[in-house]
Amino acid sequence: MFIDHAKIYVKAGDGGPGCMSFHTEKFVTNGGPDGGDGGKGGDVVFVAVAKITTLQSFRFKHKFVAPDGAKGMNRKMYGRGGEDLEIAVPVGTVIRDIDTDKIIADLTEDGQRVVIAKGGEGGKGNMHYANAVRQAPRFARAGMPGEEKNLYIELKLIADVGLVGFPNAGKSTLLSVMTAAKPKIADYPFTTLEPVLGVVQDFDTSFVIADIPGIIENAADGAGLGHDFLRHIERTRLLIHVVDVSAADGRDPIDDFNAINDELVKFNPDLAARPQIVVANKCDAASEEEIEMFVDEVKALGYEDIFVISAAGRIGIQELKDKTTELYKKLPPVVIHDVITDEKKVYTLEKEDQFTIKRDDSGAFEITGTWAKVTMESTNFDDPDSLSYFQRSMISAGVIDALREAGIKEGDTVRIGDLEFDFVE
Ligand SMILES: Nc1nc2c(ncn2[C@@H]2O[C@H](COP(=O)(O)OP(=O)(O)OP(=O)(O)O)[C@@H](O)[C@H]2O)c(=O)[nH]1
Ligand SMILES: [Mg+2]
Repeated sequence: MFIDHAKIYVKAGDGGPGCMSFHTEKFVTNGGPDGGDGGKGGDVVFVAVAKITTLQSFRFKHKFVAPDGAKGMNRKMYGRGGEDLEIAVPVGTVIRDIDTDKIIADLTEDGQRVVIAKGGEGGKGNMHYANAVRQAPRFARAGMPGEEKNLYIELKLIADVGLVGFPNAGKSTLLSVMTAAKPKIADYPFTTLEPVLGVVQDFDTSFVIADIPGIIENAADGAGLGHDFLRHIERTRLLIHVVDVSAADGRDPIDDFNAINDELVKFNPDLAARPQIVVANKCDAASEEEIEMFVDEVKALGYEDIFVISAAGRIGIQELKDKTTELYKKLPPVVIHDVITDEKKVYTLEKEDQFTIKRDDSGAFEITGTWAKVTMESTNFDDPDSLSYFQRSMISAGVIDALREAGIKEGDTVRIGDLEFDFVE
């Protein structure tokens, strides 16, 4: 199958909570706050590894969770950070966020690493919250949650050689005689509806040929089927341009040849500049003069590698195969950068002040989300300082404004986790 894919869930580690503690030592009374920070949660990192060729390893394992950061400790000691979780995938893996439907990474090179989910920052220990007025802060901050994502990962086999040409030129027939692939072949245009790959094995060398649907005039602007599929051959090292020299439907082979090249330029000039082997196919159905004229004209255009073949009659196939292998071995792989549609490779941490307000059946306003979780875990409700921090955070995070917008009135109930209180203007 052309595409290998899997759906997985990844979660980065949560940040460890900050520590609330006071310095203790013999003969020292009322030591200052010395609670250290929590460690950062581990990131989820994807790494492209050339040795791996399939997404097989994701068949049974769908959940990947990086370790959390450890909690901060007394004596100003930081919690240990969670280790990053590395997930190895083949080169050619494209990662899409299912919830936003955006491609977030396209791994094209061996060793390429992309952070897909960021670990949460550790919470601050109480040593940070001492000031002239508040000498004994009895609270510390909770760690931030790690990012979590539902991903669709897909392996796009990277074809080394692309077959291009008009519909019905004989591309699929050629693929079927150069490789073990069995594409559909028929005497009408647009037989091939989606790309078919075949592997050429020529002694010690093997490479992948992609047969794509036929291209027609204005394909680069969306005519026919070919346009969508030109993308699949963007990374090929060379193209085999198949032309029907028999001019069966009253067409001129050289016009066909030029028309396809024009479409390639329009689609992507880089692709048009790729080395081309020109194949004059269906020589069994063409006259000597027709063939000679075509070959001469193509030569005059500056092309050197021209093969007169009959794909269906298996004439001239081995020579074509040898030339393709020779060129393939000589040409460097094509690397495409900048295919990531999202602005950034790495998602930034979700805002600490994210929350949702919902009104339940009893009329109470319920607040959920990251803000609610982190704030609840960070607040010591027995401590006046911590409580006033909580109140300030309600204002600075925009919770109070949002409640007013949601229509809250004096005396209405507000619920955050286990906490319930009446709203006072
Ligand atoms: N006479 C003759 N017919 C051929 C030759 N090669 C292919 N054909 C015929 O040409 C027709 C089209 O062949 P395909 O291989 O399906 O052509 P294609 O380029 O893949 O066409 P699309 O998939 O529609 O773009 C079929 O009927 C083939 O049998 C050849 O060398 N000689
Ligand atoms: Mg075909």
